[in-house]
Formats: sequence, structure tokens, C-alpha cells
Amino acid sequence: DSRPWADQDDSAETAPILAANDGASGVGVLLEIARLIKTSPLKNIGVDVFFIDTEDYGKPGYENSYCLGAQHWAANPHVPGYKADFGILLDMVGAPNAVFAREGNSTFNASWVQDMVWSNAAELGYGRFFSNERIGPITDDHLYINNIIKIPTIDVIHYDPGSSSGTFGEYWHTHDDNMDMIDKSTLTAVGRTVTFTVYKYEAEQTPLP
Ligand code: AHN
Ligand code: ZN
Repeated sequence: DSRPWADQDDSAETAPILAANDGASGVGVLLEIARLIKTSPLKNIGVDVFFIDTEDYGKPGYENSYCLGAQHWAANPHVPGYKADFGILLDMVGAPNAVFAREGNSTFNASWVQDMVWSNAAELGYGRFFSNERIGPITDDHLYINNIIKIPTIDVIHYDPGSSSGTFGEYWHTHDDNMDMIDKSTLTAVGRTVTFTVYKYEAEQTPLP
């Protein structure tokens, strides 16, 4: 999933972006978590690692034109009657000094998940990345997973209203979204926080007979 046009570039370039951060960063973190879970298997819970396509094919201002993969899956899950306790969406989780604020659609639909993840991040010493500031709702894959299939799902998303784009950072939807935009410290903070959340959540469940 990467934006097929660099429509925030000054040149109004039409070539697709590399999308190292806006797309690939979350995939990288999830692949490493999958590797870790294989190394230390979970006994009490299952985890589905979900790579959602065509989030970024939307046209600005057109409602429901983004998040096509999530909209389709939420209405047609791969397993009929699919259920999960909760979901964590990772979107733009690799930039240097990224800050993940408490996004509004996540708070509205899945406040306990957001509280759990943000408190785990604080416990691990990653409060610098996981800010308790509350921000407005962002349309992203989690919105449709909450609304259509009703799995409480949060977004960990780097929102940067101070940047020149006024939304997601200078690099966003431009050809600057390349490996220069990726900082291992940010990936580490997010990966450890999600991994810790999974194993801690498992430890809190009643063991299977
Ligand atoms: C919109 O711009 C509609 N939603 C922000 C979600 C997004 C875009 N994530 C990555 N690219
Ligand atoms: Zn995008």
C-alpha cells in the first residue's frame, strides 16, 4: 500500500511514492513482531497480522475514497463471523522524533485499547513518542474496522500539524518519503510497545483448560 501519486510534491509529480514511512514502516514493524511471536509462541491467544492494501488511493475531500482494503475486508471478512478482542493499526511509525497523539476515532471507539497501549508505552519509557495529547478524528483503516465489523481498533499514527503540510509532516505524499525518513529508534519504540502489549494481554487472560 503506497500512494500512487506524489500529490503533495511541489512539482505535482504523478509518479508513485516509495512510501518508506507512509505504508512500509508499519509493515516492517509487523514483520518483526511476527518473527518474535514465532520465536516465543503465544499459548493463550492468537494474533492476526493484517496487511491492508489501498488505504492511500483516495482523493482529498471525497469521503470513503480512502481505506478501500479495510472497507472491503470489514464488510467481507476472510473468515465469516471473524472476531477479535481488539486491533492496533500502525500508520507512519518510522519518522525521526515521531509523536503519536491520542487520535479521536480511536478514543471514541476503543478507549480501553488506547489506554492500554499508551500506558504500556509509558511503562517502557516511550512517553516521548506516545503523547497523551488528544487530537481530532483521522479517517484511516481503523475507522471502518470499528464501524463496520466492530472490532475495537486504535490508530498509532504520526500526525504533525506543525509541519508545512499542516497534517502529516513535510515528507508526506512526496518523493521525500524514502529511507531518509526512517529512524530505528521510532520503529523500536513502536515495535516494543506493541510486542509488550501482546504478551502482557496474553498473561492477563484466563488460561485455556
Ligand atoms: C486521509 O488523509 C484521508 N487520511 C489520513 C490517513 C492516511 C493517509 N494515512 C496515510 N496516508
Ligand atoms: Zn498516505
